[in-house]
Amino acid sequence: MKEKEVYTVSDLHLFCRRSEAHRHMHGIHGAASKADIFVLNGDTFDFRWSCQGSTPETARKAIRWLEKFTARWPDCFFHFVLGNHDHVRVFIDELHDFAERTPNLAWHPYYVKVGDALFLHGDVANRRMTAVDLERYRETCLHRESRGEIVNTIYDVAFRARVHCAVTKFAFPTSVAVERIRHYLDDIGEGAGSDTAVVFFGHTHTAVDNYEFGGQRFFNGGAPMRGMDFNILNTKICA
Ligand SMILES: [Mn+2]
Repeated sequence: MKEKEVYTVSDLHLFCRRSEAHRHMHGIHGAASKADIFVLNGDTFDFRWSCQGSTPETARKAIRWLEKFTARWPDCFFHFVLGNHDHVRVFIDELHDFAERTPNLAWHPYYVKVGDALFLHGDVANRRMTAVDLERYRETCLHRESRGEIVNTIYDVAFRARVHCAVTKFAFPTSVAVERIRHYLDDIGEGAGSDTAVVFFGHTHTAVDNYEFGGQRFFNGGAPMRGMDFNILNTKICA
């Protein structure tokens, strides 16, 4: 068995103007250049807060971004895991077609397992959820239109005041997030007694480094936004 180099990022929130992902593109490409496998772990694109026009326009731009990214690194295999902000019908339809014609990309609505590592977006931490609960929750995201300019501007102001940081930390202490994720993992057979040793998640925008819970280790790279930590995470797997 050959050891494979795996890199992952979460919550780039591309097309949301509060995202600072552009500042990390050099590092992201650098990681992809070394990676055998690269996991985009949800909310890669932000349809809710898109500044790229309508939802179909944002979807087209997202596919174009993925096209360039995957074409630039043909020796790397990309896994695209959906998050709550990119679980949008028109995008999923285009993503499905794009994956069909792209040999080095696969997409996953909820999670992907690579060796003993499992990658999921982490919105199962909003409350205790089973697989069925997550499906139901994501259905509410499917036809969500992007927010208008006025709401976006109001949110920009709140964001500058760092309200988001307080809200994020209040809503998701790591112990609670991890316990809820584990509840979901148990439900899908990837928790207690499974061979999943390492779990990568995002969504909470809070960096988590090697938090041990019930025999599994949890990691979160954070998010590329002001006042938050952002890390490109790396693991090695035998596959
Ligand atoms: Mn999210």
